Amino acid sequence: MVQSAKPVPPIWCPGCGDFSVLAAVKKSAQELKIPVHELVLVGGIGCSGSIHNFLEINGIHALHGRLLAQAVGVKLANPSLTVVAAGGDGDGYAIGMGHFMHAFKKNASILYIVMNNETYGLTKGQASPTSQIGFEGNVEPPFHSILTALSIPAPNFIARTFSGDPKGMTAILSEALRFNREGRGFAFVEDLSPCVTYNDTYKLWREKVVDVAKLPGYDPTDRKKMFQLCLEAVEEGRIPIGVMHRPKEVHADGLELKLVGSTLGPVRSEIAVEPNLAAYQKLLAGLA
Ligand SMILES: Cc1ncc(C[n+]2csc(CCOP(=O)(O)OP(=O)(O)O)c2C)c(N)n1
Ligand code: SF4
Ligand SMILES: [Mg+2]
Repeated sequence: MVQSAKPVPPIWCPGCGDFSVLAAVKKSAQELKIPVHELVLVGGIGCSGSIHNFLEINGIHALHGRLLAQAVGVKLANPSLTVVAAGGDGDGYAIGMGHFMHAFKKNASILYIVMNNETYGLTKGQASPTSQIGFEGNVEPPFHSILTALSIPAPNFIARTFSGDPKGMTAILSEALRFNREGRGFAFVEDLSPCVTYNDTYKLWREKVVDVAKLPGYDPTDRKKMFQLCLEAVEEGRIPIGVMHRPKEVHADGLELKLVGSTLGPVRSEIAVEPNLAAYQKLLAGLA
């Protein structure tokens, strides 16, 4: 039997929104019958990123803001794995912003969950890129990941969930994982995950969230329409949740299929001494 790491009890504050993500990831993996040894979770640095310690799963605690590079690397090394990257808004939208933008364009079939609490929870509640004006002296308007994601014309799955609606989150995570497992590319899901200790937004967000599927003209295959609907909602002070982009065409063209194709990937390749020895000796001779 293949072993996976044994989980430890969560160290999060009671009521933290990240508990809903933990439960939804477990449920979605069970629903899709993903064997634990085939599921890998790469966690970012922050309260959110410690999620992999609380799952019976194989995982990596990545460098701050570098979890996507490591998750894409895992997928390319062994494309048969289901790979989830999970971290916070500080991790993904501040130090990790460059990797965030490129992940849509690269389009590897991995799921990226950002637990957005509009603060740096682990380091005790400083302002993050998604913080509102006035929070901890912040004077900058908040960054909107969904609008940015929708502005990149790549065939990704894009959605937002709310920790106050764990059932809705499980349905969306299951769809995202199915999308990945069909080799269709990158899935991005931002979860609104309140930090009850430094920025308790549960009540406010319950009032402000709006299900995009209920807005007139909702069509997640129409990127322009969805950008307009989400921008209008933001301008009205609402927070859109739901599936924002689901490509119309069903194409299995994830990065791993383009680069590794139908081979097993480097991790599962047979490594024999011959003929690699001759190639290695030739390489060494070239350096002399
Ligand atoms: C290179 C580097 N810079 C800064 C830090 C300090 N640091 C640890 S977690 C964190 C931000 C956490 O915020 P977020 O990603 O939103 O996660 P949360 O704790 O809110 O879930 C920072 C700045 C670090 N660990 N490494
Ligand atoms: S500090 Fe905030 S984000 Fe971190 S565990 Fe506590 S409630 Fe959750
Ligand atoms: Mg955060």
